[in-house]
Amino acid sequence: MPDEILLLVDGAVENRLELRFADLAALPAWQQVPDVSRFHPKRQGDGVALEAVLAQARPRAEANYLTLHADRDDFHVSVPLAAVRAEGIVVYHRAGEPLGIDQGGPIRFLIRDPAACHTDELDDCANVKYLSHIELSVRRGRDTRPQNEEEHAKLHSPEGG
Ligand SMILES: Nc1nc2c(c(=O)[nH]1)N[C@H]1C(S)=C(S)[C@@H](COP(=O)(O)O)O[C@H]1N2
Ligand SMILES: [Mo]
Repeated sequence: MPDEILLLVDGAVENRLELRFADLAALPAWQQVPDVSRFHPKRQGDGVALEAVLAQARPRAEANYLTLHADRDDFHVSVPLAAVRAEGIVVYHRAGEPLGIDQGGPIRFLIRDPAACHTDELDDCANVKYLSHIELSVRRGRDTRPQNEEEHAKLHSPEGG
């Protein structure tokens, strides 16, 4: 399904977006982020800066939080918009091919420089796989990140996180 909507951007925005592969690929070169293995040696793919997507959606002045939803496995992360906006990368292809599910695709979110799991708002757990929806809001949205080592271990085995 080449024309499938991959990413919905809504909530406290002036311009609700329904993004397809071609919309992301059409963003100019300076907003593309090639080869994320430069920041994350174990992760692969190419993306666009979150800021490029936000520039099209235009968050309203009252938007304080950005929530990343993965409908596929019901995983959600909500972080302060001011903290995430310059740090986020929306990974959507690898050498021109859509990102596979095994790589967290079709869209994977990455923080450029994440903190260790559950040590900060922008932690490794916020690197949401199967990202399907970005929601802007005044207050913090849904966040299902593991809160401690025990929850974390549970999520990562046998086939989680
Ligand atoms: N959709 C989704 N994204 C997710 C998770 C998850 O369970 N579901 N786990 C998170 C957690 S807790 C971590 S630490 C990282 C792990 O990413 P990695 O498998 O690339 O190392 O993915 C994050 N993204
Ligand atoms: Mo994590």
